[in-house]
Amino acid sequence: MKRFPLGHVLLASTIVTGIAMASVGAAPAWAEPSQAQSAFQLVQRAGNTLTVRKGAVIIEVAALRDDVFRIRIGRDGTLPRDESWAALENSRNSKAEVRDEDTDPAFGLATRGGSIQINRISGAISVENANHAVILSDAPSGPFTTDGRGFQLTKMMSPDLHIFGLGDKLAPLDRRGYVSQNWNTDAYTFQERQEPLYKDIPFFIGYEKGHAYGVFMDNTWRSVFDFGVAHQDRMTFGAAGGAIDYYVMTGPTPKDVVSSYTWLTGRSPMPPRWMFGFQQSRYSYPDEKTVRAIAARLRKDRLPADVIWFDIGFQDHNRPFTVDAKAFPHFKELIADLARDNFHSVVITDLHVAHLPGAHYAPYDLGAAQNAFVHRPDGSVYIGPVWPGPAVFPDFTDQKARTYWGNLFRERYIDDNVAGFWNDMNEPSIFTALKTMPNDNVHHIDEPGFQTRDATHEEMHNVYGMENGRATYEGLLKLKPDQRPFVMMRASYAGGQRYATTWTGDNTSTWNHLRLSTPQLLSLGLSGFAYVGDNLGGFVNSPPADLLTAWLELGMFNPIAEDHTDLGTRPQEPWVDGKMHEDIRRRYIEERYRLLPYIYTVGEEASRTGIPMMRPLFLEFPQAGGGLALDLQAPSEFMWGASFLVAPSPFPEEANDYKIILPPGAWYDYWSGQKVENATAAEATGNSGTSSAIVADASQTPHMIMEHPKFGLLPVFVKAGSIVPREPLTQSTEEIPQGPLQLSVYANDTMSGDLYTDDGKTFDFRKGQYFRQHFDGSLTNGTLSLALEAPQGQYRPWWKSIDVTIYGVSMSAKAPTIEGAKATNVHFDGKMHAMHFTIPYQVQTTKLTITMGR
Ligand code: NBV
Repeated sequence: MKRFPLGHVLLASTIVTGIAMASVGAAPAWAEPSQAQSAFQLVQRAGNTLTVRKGAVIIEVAALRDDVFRIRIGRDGTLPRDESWAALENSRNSKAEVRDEDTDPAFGLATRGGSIQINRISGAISVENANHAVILSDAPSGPFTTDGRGFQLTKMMSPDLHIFGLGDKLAPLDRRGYVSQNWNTDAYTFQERQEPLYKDIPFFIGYEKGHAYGVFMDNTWRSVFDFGVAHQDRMTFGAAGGAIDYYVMTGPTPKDVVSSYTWLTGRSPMPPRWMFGFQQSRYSYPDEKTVRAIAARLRKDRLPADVIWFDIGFQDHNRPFTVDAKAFPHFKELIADLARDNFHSVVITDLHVAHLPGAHYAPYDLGAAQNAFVHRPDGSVYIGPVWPGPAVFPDFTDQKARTYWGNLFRERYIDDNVAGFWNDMNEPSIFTALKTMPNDNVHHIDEPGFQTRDATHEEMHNVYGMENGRATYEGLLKLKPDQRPFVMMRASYAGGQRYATTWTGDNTSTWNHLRLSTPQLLSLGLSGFAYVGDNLGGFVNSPPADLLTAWLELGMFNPIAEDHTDLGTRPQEPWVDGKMHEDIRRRYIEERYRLLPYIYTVGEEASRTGIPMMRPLFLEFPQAGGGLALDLQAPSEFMWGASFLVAPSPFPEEANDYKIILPPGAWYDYWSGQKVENATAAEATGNSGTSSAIVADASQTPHMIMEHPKFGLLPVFVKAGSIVPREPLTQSTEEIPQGPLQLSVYANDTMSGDLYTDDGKTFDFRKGQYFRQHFDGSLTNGTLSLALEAPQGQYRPWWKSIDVTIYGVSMSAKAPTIEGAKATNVHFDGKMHAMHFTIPYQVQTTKLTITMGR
């Protein structure tokens, strides 16, 4: 294929690019920027930006914060417009203090958190972090290549670099050696490494030798990311059209990167507390009687639960916003009765509106009256077949269509009191050969911050589903401004976490899907989605009893725990495999409910900081094991908040022993309360950065134990030094727990923990109606000091007293003295190596000194 210099294409870009491309054939010829002698010239330095130009190529770099740079490259003499569906306007407008850092070969701009250089001849861009380590650099060819329409960026990739993110891929966590395609796709029965899947989140984290950086390519077109496949030492990523507009986050820690990325694209709003309860679903419970029976059985069997889902079968002929009056004749009463029994109802509201002109179907009539549907290029409304038959599609990039859509929720949300809504099929999935709309469909962009214009579906495809979720979220907020909406959506673009939670779509009931659910959820968390889940038990096909049990065990340590299955599969509720299995499943569901104060605290942290609830080990222990070694060696493990380590077998269907890696520090077995004593220093394999022993620094040495899998036991560990809040068991998050709050203290030299709570439903926490308490402690010579700091916020919680349990106390300890509060009920549990006592709850700081007798 003949290559031609970029300047050549660009000079003629607006007039003859298409023709030039047509004349060289269909395959793109990625042209490289001219290596001619001409140099980039400074256009300006203004505020936090630096702009340079050569011919028609114009590059602007802007420092938004010390650790976030934005790079925009224009190919036709003008810069791409400052518009984005993902990056928040406030963040894009934010300005860091910068200083010039020009050198002979390059223009430079530096902040306190890093610097960026543009080579004067090639325009190649490189970025350094605060420690002057080069974290990202263009291949020598320059800042991009193009086929005249699309573009590619090529960056160098060192042998130690590992890559994370990109959303919902069903693959190992590390994307090195992976080609990923982003084109939102209904991927029913998707299998390992299948691409593309439901979401397009063009954001990744590069991680090497303990430091991390992030790249977000803000482009909604079909995109491809190649991490070392075409060229081992390079990564290339680009899109089929649109602007070159990307951001680099300089870290240096992985948490810094996730935090900056979610600063840029937004964080998940606080969900209602009930979202963290157990959720039961299937496609579809056929009628009212069945739903009542499912709810009644959950209560009768004392399986704690909060949510019942209504899939498409509850609607009349699958028409969104209708109810099948034959199968659900008393829908409103049903929802009210469920609510009385502390169940919340979530109903499906797919975006394909039945094409029913003249049939008094309000969703169609109202949308048609407002011209709110997507069009064909000839101006007619696009009609495509989905569940209700011929359907039309709200044009969610147009604010008036979003308002129309949002108002449709009134009946279910206000009149029927349905608690939450589910936007499935929003890729959009359409039953044609293309599986979605034709590329030439026309969307109208009418949106603050955007130039008002029409755009092709090819450009809007990847962002369409997210705008569907947004229309739902914003509509619900308008209808009940005081209530935290709950929206679940399947497809999304970057930033969708601002509007909705998500799940991984139509997984399969196999052990492999169980195994891969962890990296898939971890990856979504790193990509901004803190509240995620997968269909527990698997959607397609029916899980054998052991698989369903193992999946429900693991799922109780996922942000969203929903049991859901396909049409025609066998029942999948927790009781279906007899008492032995049900008892195990109940134990795990119950444990989730006992841990709700901790889970809610971790959930609030995610909403506030963007740090996901489920975390790969490197996020919590970035320096351990020389970098990535932990996650490479233990691909099934993850952190649940900062305190819990969940360690299922990497081969869950096998009875073989397996290795559990414990990150640096001491650990407790959560189930037995015992400190792990038999761990040995772990050796590195496949380590990034160092080669032999994991690290020289002993404090960073991970340990390992051999685990012999036991049926019904999911290994869970707690980091020594954690202080974990728990509560007495309830059957629903609506119930007020009876008895004291519980604090589990895992003894260590130093200890700490947090507790956050609020009313769980409204936004009053923004006005001070919250409860936040920090716990601190230290242990010296058998004396344990514990401070329960004065709580912040005005919200008054339910507990009157606190049960303290201290794990890791020597069995020989007798007659302890407890000063600082009136302790009652003091006793030891020899089996658990634990000491208990109860103290009254008080609003001032409580300082306890516990001296173990000998
Ligand atoms: O609405 C039916 C299903 C739903 O149960 C599932 O969770 C979605 O991912 N939906 C897909 C459409 C049809 C799937 C075969």
